[in-house]
Amino acid sequence: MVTIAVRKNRAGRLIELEKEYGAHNYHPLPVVLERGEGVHVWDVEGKQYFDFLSAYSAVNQGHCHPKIVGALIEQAKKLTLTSRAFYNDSLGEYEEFITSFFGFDKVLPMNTGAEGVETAIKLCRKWAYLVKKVPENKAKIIACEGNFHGRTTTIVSMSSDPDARKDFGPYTPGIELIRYNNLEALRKALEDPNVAGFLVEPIQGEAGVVVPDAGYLKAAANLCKEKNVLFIADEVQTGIGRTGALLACDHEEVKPDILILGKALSGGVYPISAVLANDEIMLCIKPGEHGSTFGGNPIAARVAIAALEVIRDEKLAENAAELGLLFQNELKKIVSNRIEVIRGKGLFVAIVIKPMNGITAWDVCMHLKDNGLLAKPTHDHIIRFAPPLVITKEQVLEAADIIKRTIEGLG
Ligand code: IF1
Repeated sequence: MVTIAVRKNRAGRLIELEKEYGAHNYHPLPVVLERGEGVHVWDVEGKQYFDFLSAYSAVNQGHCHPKIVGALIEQAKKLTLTSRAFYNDSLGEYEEFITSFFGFDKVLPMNTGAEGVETAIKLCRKWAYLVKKVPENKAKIIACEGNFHGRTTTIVSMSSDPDARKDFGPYTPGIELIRYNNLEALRKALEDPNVAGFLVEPIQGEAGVVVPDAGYLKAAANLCKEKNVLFIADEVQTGIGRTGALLACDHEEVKPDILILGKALSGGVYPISAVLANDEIMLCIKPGEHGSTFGGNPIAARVAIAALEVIRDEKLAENAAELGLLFQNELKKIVSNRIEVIRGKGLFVAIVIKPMNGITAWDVCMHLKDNGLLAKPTHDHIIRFAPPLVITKEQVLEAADIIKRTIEGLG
């Protein structure tokens, strides 16, 4: 008993430390994790949970995947960082590997998702001036309402979410927002000859796993092609197996002109992002015009190769497709008038909760936590479920049962 009390105190103390010394830019669920393996994480009291957030789909390969962690450790013992002032013996091999993996001529390596998006925007603008011949400083990027592309000043300039945007101005010009999943709006926006690119999430994550109509991405990509506008896919969250295909764009056989990847590109062990494009676009950026101290470092190169090999060798996209169907079917068996809709693709799923008797998605997540499953609400009424893709059929059934018991138990 005494040990348990001491451990409980430890969780409380650790939460207090963050509150006292860390900026208050997050409001985490009150659980303090200290270990992870596969689909599970354990808190400092030793309690086991299913992780149904996967660090916002960064941990698609499962926590602490031995092959990926092994690659990290091996490389860390040899050479960690050279900067791009010199060559290193890992980057070229990684660049060859990832470009053939995704079918592009070139890759530009960065670290975080937001940097990947920034890189794509810069690349798109450069291409607009050098190739499309848009008049100086007139290039325009179209983005969608409800988007989430990161936290930089330019990216929050694109946001329609007041939390992300308000009081962070003045905002970057050259951006136009249109309705998501609306081809007419895109057609209209593309009438402006200065439009350089259309930046889109194939499924909107933060908006609550909003899946567009079948055919939307394909038609949008075609409209862009007709108008000589770059179709830029932000697959930072949807990419790398999550939706039941390697890329969410693959479901409609869409090949983006610029592809942005992040998160699961490292399996969650290291910040790694990448921008992929063919030569006509990528070679618009010349030496000295863009870069990063850490982008393309040897650890990142080795980790990303290992992380992608795990996706391929363990057939994780296929597993996401198959078990995603099972998971959604199980969720649909929940008998509750609190559920408005269940939607998603592969293992990227959301439940929309009807706001009733003041019970919010946050409250539901607290109950889920008590019952051994971690998930995070988005907005007041949506819960996103995105387990590591290494999950098994038995684990899907067990987790769905926890969700069912929790929601039906709300009364
Ligand atoms: C946070 C959300 C998810 C992303 C897409 C780029 C980025 C993200 C499609 C930027 C990042 C994160 C960031 C994280 C929470 C999370 C999130 F709820 F905020 F919207 F996943 F849904 N494109 N998404 O989803 O990548 O720079 O963070 O590496 O707390 O901001 P990053």
